[in-house]
This record gives sequence, structure tokens and C-alpha cells, in this order.
Amino acid sequence: MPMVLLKCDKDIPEREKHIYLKVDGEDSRDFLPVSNAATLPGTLSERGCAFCGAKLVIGGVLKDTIQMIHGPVGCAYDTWHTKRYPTDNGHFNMKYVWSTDMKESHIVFGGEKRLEKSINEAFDEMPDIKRMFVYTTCPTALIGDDVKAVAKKVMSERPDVDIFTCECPGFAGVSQSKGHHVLNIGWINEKVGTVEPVITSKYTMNFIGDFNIQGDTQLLNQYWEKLGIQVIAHFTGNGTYDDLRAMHRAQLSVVNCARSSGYIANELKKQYGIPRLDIDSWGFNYMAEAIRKICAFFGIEDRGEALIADEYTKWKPKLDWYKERLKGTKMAIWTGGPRLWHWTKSVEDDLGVQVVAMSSKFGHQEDFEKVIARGKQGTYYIDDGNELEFFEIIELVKPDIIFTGPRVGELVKKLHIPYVNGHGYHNGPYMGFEGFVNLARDTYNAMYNPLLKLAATDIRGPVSTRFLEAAE
Ligand code: CFM
Repeated sequence: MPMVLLKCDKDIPEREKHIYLKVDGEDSRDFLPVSNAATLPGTLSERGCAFCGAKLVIGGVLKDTIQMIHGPVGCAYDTWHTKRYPTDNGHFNMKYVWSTDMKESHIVFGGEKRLEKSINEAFDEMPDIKRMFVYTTCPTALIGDDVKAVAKKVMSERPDVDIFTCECPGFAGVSQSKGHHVLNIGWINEKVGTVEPVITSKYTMNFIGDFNIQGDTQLLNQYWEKLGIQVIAHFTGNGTYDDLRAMHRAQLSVVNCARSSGYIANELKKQYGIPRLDIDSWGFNYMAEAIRKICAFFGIEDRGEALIADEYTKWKPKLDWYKERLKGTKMAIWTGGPRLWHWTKSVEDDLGVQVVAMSSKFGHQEDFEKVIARGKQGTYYIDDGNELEFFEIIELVKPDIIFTGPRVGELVKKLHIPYVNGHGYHNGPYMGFEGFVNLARDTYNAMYNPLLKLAATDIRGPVSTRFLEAAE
């Protein structure tokens, strides 16, 4: 039976359609977990809301942009400081949070005036910042505040500022995935093509779907600089608002996270004829393959080979040191979706690890197609997993280590299973060659942390014996 009903799901048997166990001898194309569907009542989802997908994942990464959240203060607070995407201008994006702080009376009488006042206040407070994203949230979308009209009015009164409005309240979709989509499409239709970039190289590209988690973008940038490729826009790691308005001038769109940002790459192709090239940026084999593909596009294969050779000389021995000590480790990966298919084969090939269970919060059908194709037999593939399922799966597959977020991570720690932050990383970056050595190091450190052994020791036995001995 490839689809699995776990014991804990006996009262929500529909969950069977969301859990797949790949077994020998079947055509895996026949079995795909249901995904990107509304969470079932009765299951405690780990998902985020659609607003969060727009703000926390994509927009909030930009380094020079005020993120004005039109809603109750909680929407702003809860999407602030929960993600680690540094910037090279002193982390402006992570220092501040902006909210219109909607209260009951504003819901009753409308929040447009309040929004206008907040936008002006924010620009007055920060005279060096001239760019802003405005987001609606559940309450302000429900009452129908016209944020576009407000943004237009402010822009006409302040000609030096530019504002992008993202109307993606939390309820707009079944998960954060909807927010990615709305932001991608809004941006390409309203802002791309409104700034002309300065071209400094014969070779230009957009780098799409990398959010500079703990410096990923900055690490990969060293490669593009060595190869002589100009990145017109980073969508959105360490990126600027105006760079993203110039995406239409790149010769190529390179896509890492196809889930969150494939939409804009498709539109760039449709509207501007820019080809899309999908790559994986985690792992030695994948990174080398990515560099080869990009260099082949530009006809600079020699430069690519030289770069790969240099990086292998520098980092491969370090990777192998960890591989020697990690091979045979059983790993579970419970993140958003794409990292399942990005990582399953890379940890297997580069670290000798065996991935035994994978859970995706919001992946779509295509994500499950990719991960099941790349993943092993005997592995569980779960859509929108809940806490009880996680515990039952742990019993079934007995992982040695789990890549997941702090919420689930802190839970599994109580079972004395080490976890590595698969979202914001422990000590990243994790992309590229150097980054994958960091991932290996964090995995090794988590596995061999002596604290785990101490935490698993039941001190009551030895203590009581000592007391007995003292009493004698
Ligand atoms: Fe793309 Fe991401 Fe991810 Fe994602 Fe995310 Fe993320 Fe993720 Mo957390 S954009 S889909 S919505 S790779 S925040 S940086 S780690 S769940 S697998």
C-alpha cells in the first residue's frame, strides 16, 4: 500500500491521501500525495498564511525598502525577526518593522487615512529610504481599503518615492505559497521595465529564488564575479527595489527556488523572451552542474571549469572529512517543499546520508514529482504534516537527525534527536561549495554534541545509588 494511513490519523482518514511511502516495483507516477490543498479540519498544520509568503519570504528580504503592513500589529510583529537574511547595508531589513496598527475603530470606519498617515510618517522618519512595499492583511482586505489609491496619492505628493502594493491577505490561499504567487505576478506586471540598469558585462542574468539566508547570495556572488557575469537583479536576496525593476534587461533567468519564484521567471520569458534555467545551489555535484549549465549558456565553459576545479581543491577535502563520519546517517527533512528535492540527493551523494522521511508544508504537485523521482524507496513523502504524524514517523523510520524549523526542532530535541535548522540554517550559508561544508559541519556538530548524551541520561538511578552508598 503506497498511500499510508497513520495510527494517529484514524479520526481524519483523509490524511491517507497526503502520505506516500515509495516502495519497490511500483510506478511511482501513479501515486502522488495530494498537495497545495486546504488543510483538513482536525489536523494541526505547520503552514504559514498567504500574507506571510509575500512579506516574510520575498518582499521583506529587500535591503532598501520600508515594509508597511496594513493591519493589526501582530501581522507585522510575527513576520519580523523570524528569518535570517542579512544585507550588506547593515541589515536595514531586519532592524525595523512597520505597521498601521489597526484597531477596532479603524476596522469600523476604514483604514485608508491611517495608512496614508503611516506611509508619510515612515518616509519622514527615514529620509534616506525612498521605496516601500505596502501589504494588506485579512482585516484590511475584508473591509476593502483601497491601498492602491492611497499609494498613488502619496506618490503624486512625493515624486521621489515609489510604492508597490501587494494585496495578499492571509486567507487568500491555502498556504504561504499563494503569497509567493501574488507578489511575483504583481511585481512583473507593475514594476518590471520601469528602470533601466547600467550594463557592465557582456554576460547578464537575474538570480531568482535565493533569499540570502545567512549570506547565501553573497557567497554565490563570489562565483558570478569570478565568472564575469553581471547579476542584474537578485530576486530577492540582498536585493534592491530598483534592481528588481530592471529584471527585463537580463539575458538569462537562473532559478533556484522554483516554488516561490518560478512564476516571475516564466513571465520574464513570456513578456520579454528571457530564457529560464533551473539549477540547484546546494551540494557539490549540483553546484558544479549549475555553474556548467550557466557557463554553457554564455559560452564561457573554460572559466566555469577553472572555478569548479579551484573550489573542489579548496573544499572537497573538508567535505570528505565529514562524509567519512556521516555516512549511513538517517536524516529526515521537514521544510517548505523545494528543499526536499534540492537536498535529498545532494546529502546522499555528497555526505553518504540516507533520507528516510520528507515532509513539505506547501509544495505543489510538481514539487512532489521532483522529490519522489530523486528520493529513495522506503522513504515517506508527506504533505502538510502535523505534529502527531511527525512523532509517529519518527517511530517508524528512527532518524538520527532532522532538518526542520525551530518549532518542530525544539519538539524533537525532547526526544533527544538532534535537529539542524533547515529554514534559517544553524551557521550558514549552506549554498555553494563552502556552504555545503558548513551544512556538513552543522550536521556533524548536532549529531555528536555531547549534550545530547547528557540530556538522555536519567540521573535518578546513579543519584539514588549514591544516596544509598552514603547511608551505609
Ligand atoms: Fe523557496 Fe525558500 Fe523553500 Fe520558500 Fe519557506 Fe525558506 Fe523553505 Mo522556510 S522561498 S520554498 S516559503 S527555498 S521560508 S528560503 S526555508 S519553508 S523550503
